[in-house]
Amino acid sequence: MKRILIIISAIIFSLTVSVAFSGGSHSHKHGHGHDQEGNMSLVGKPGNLSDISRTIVLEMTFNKFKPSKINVKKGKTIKFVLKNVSEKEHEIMIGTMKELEEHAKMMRKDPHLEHVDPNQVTVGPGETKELVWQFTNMGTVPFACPRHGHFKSMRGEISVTKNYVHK
Ligand SMILES: [Cu+2]
Repeated sequence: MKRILIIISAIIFSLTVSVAFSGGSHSHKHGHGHDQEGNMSLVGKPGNLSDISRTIVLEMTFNKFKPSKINVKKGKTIKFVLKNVSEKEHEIMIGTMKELEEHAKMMRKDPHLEHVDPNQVTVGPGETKELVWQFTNMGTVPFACPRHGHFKSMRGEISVTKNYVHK
């Protein structure tokens, strides 16, 4: 009887630990990508062509974005020139880590998913495309290629700061 009690309490303990762990990791994410007002995304919004203040060339190699760390000043509208120098089709998606993970999950189920949202662009082998984005909030804005087999390595971060820090 004593032995059974020990086993049961061990099971309860491990359940408590896993619940506490998932709760903890959840609070690290940026929720659903919107701030308290509920209308402006934490990661920014599609930019207007007339507001572009800087152009950043991003190369898409066979499994990486180059560069993968970018610094921009808050409020600025950036034109990303996406050069796919590889032999594979790639995609760039800007979003919270949660949004990127959800999209990557959807792409695992349906690799031929159509991309219509303004925060994502598909770039074929050898192609060059553009994405214009305005960074409205300070913080770290993740981007990634959500394709299956690409998502884990093909990632980057844009740090949005009060002043531009040259790196
Ligand atoms: Cu890719």
